[in-house]
Amino acid sequence: MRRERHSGCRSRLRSRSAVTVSKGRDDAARADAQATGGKPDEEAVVIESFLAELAAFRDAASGVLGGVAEGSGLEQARIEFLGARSGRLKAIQKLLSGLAAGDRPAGGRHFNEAKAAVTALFAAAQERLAAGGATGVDGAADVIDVTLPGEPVRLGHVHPITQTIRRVQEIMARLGFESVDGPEVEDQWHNFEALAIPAEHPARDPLDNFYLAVARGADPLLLRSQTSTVQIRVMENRRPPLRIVSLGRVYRPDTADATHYPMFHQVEGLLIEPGTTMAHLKSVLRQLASSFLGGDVHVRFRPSFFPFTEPSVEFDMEWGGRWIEMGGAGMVDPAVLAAVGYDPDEVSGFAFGLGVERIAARRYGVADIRDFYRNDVRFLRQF
Ligand code: FA5
Repeated sequence: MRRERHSGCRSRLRSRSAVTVSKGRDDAARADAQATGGKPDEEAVVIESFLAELAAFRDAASGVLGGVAEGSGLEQARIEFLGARSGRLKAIQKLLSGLAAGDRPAGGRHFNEAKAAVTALFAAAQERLAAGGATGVDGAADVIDVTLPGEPVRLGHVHPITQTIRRVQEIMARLGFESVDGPEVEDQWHNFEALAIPAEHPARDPLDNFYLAVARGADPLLLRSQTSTVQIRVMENRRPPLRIVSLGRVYRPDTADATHYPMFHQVEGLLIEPGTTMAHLKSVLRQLASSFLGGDVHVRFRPSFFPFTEPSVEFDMEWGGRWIEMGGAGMVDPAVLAAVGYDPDEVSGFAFGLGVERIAARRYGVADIRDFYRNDVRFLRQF
């Protein structure tokens, strides 16, 4: 706009060719300045040169003040740009009086704007250094932008197998069963003999168990292959009545597939009370299944065999039109009661052992129990 307004002025047209010169050396411009009221001893300045000078001043100040990283640099910049005696702003101010009288009000306004802008840049740099931050070209990485959204904190959660264990413990507690633990490294007595599994039984085969290289005296030790060991340990130390439940890891050299894993969990239940029958066992297992899986779950009991229960059953649940074996159960065999020092004529009871991974898979609709142990957080996050 300004350029257009003055485009008819001959002297300015001539001066425009020297726009980078801050003081016009153009006689015509000087004459113009004198004619319009400038001091005769001062050199005439054309408005375009003046504005270009201001713009260069602002650019240079912004570059330096934006990148200044320490107090001494800031002071140097202050002297260079805003210094009262020989700063660049002061020099530009002196040019003001060389402008044609008609250009002076506009020149003054632009001067004041530039001064305010550079003073603000200086104050910002001062504040930044006082806060201990570096910024600009070199220090950008150190700057904390408090307006940015925070990094979300990833929260872990309880593994679905642990959730299942806790839920089963809760349900069984409501039925009066106390949770107990037993060791994972076992001896022959607790894992086999007290459970009426004799030395020649195939369940003791080294190929079916994880025997340890160490032994306790002559007694080979193994990673327990079932939680029924805990029945024995509890009965050895307590007198009836008993209602206990034990959930923990067991180990078998089974090939991993959709329903098997070499390390898995079992939930063992044991009830020893006068007058206990199979009806009590079935009722407890039904209640556990419907509390854990919902009232509409279908279960069935099939005759089976375990050395330590008589009679014995397999406990299955219906899933997707098929029956899946969840565990074994039965009335505690009199031989087992005798092995722990109980009188089989006085006490009776039932026991059961279910696969935790299988009931968890049934509950969560997981088709392959290996997924529980792949440690893929995208899978685990769903539960
Ligand atoms: C037993 O282990 C008996 N101790 C159960 C028992 C306890 C019977 C008390 C009577 C009285 P079984 O070997 O069938 O039984 O295993 C029980 C359950 O563990 C199986 O039904 C299955 O659900 C689960 N299971 C067995 N092997 C595996 C495996 N490799 N991976 C995952 N789950 C398994």
